[in-house]
Amino acid sequence: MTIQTIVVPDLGGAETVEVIELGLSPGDSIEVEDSLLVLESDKATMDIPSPAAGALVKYLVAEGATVKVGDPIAEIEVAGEAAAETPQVEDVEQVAHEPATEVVADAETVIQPEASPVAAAASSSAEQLILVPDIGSDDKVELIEISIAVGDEVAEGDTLVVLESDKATMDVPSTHSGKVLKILVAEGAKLGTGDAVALFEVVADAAAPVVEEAVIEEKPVAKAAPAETATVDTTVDAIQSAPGQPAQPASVAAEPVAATAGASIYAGPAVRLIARELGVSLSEVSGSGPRGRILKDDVSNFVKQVIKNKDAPAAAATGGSGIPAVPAIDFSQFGEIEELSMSKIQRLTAANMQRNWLNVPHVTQFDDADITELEAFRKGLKAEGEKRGVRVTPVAFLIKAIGAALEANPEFNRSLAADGQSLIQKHYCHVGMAVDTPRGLMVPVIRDVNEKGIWDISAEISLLAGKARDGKLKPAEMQGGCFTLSSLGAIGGNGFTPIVNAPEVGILGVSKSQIKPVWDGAEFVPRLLLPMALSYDHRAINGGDAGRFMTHLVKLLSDIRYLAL
Ligand code: CAO
Repeated sequence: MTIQTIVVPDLGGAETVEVIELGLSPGDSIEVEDSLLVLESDKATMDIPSPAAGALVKYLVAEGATVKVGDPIAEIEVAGEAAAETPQVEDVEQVAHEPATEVVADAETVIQPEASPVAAAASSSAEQLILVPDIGSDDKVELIEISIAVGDEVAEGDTLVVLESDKATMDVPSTHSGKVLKILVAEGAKLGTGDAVALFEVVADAAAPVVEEAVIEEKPVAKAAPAETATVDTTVDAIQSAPGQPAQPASVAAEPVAATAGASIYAGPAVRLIARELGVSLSEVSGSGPRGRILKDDVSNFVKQVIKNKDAPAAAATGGSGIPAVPAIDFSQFGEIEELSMSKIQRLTAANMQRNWLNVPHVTQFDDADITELEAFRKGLKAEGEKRGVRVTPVAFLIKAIGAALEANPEFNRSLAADGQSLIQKHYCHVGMAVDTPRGLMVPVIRDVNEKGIWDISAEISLLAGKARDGKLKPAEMQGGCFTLSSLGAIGGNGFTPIVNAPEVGILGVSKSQIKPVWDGAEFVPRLLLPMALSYDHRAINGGDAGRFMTHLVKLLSDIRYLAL
């Protein structure tokens, strides 16, 4: 075992760079070319690859540190005999993240291929120049990413480089399978149709200029321009296999993609590679790194969320794809802005809300409960509550009443089966309670509410709401809910339409109680009314069920003696 110190390689022009991502922990094993850390200059982001397989001993810098060429940045324990050399600039993949005319010192210069034999078909292996296909324009476009390295075995169709015009980024696929002998371009270079990209060693037969089908993938890119949705339509007519040889017609048509203004994708090459391998469009991934940079974790969290959504029973029952995307807008064109990253809870809530909103056919029914007597009784409990150390709010009565209403109206204590063909009747009664926390919305669950009295339920409300606000809820404390209560009573408002927390089929939204005049048959009398909104999944519940549930709930809250029956 050898300890090798990794230093900042030649940065191709930049004098100092910032350390923006330390992705590994001491002891993590690494393979050759795995990204050790990410550096960023004002023009480019660079993954620093490991020169050898082994394990990270430690980083010698902290995130946010400024380093220059030759500065030690990490120590690795190299497996095997020889420690490989420190990576040089050509080993460092860079991606420009701002429009730049120069990316590295010699970025404008396309390195021309040496006079090398092209497609020497007679030998068992031959050298083959790989060229940029017809990109549908005479203009040169910027090379923003090199996706291959010398020595790589590349299959036909694998991405070689990524080009970026002012309208789209294009993955340029390899027209041949083979081993990369030489890369003939540098990131930041301007390339046009027919320019050489790389020199491959191919098996002799494969050296023939055969291009059957290739796909150029287009992605929306930043464009400081009108906040409108435009359509990118770049058609690649042909891919040439070598200079001077006839172009082979190829059915290469870029899928028209909505290009949205201002949607710059800020991610390093390693992340882009993972995204491509997983089929993830980075435009859909929110970056949690510095300045919104997309990290590997963001891509894997995105994939996990997609899988989770796909597996969710309600989603499986109905689908919900094909929804047109909301256009991304460059708001900075209208005034000063700031990008705030969302917490994990906020992101999960957003995904769940969207899933539930799209999958569940919602109906919301409204009613007021007269809680004049309930409130008088509750206030009378204050002294005893202080002795017991328990604060009783209307929410405890609501949860107790929901439990009784669920028992009397079992349709609300069901879930649709995953295949949407049957209903699961629950014989337990656990009620979720939405809690507003600084990190986002959390829904702890109070179990077996029908077996608990107001004191116990009140104590649990305080305990679980406190844990939610302190970020101490355990996953099990948020699972198993049959129905959810969302109370904005302490905040205000006179009504809202809550979103069903699928696969539950009902949710009660409660607003602030107010004294209002109520006609008692002879005169108007002041009564304390609690506005309630019951949203339900119309696949599992019909209007009659909902009317009976709501009426029952109103009766229980208006005369809590019924709760004792
Ligand atoms: N009308 C009038 N006053 C009400 C009320 C209502 N419907 N509900 C509660 N109150 C009063 C309480 O009685 C208490 O006052 P007193 O101390 O004088 O009795 C006061 O409001 C504060 O209540 P609280 O918020 O501390 O406690 P709670 O039991 O009412 O609510 C909880 C607990 C966790 C539900 C609440 O704190 C909360 O987080 N609500 C937000 C839920 C939410 O965000 N829903 C939206 C989800 S979708 O985005």
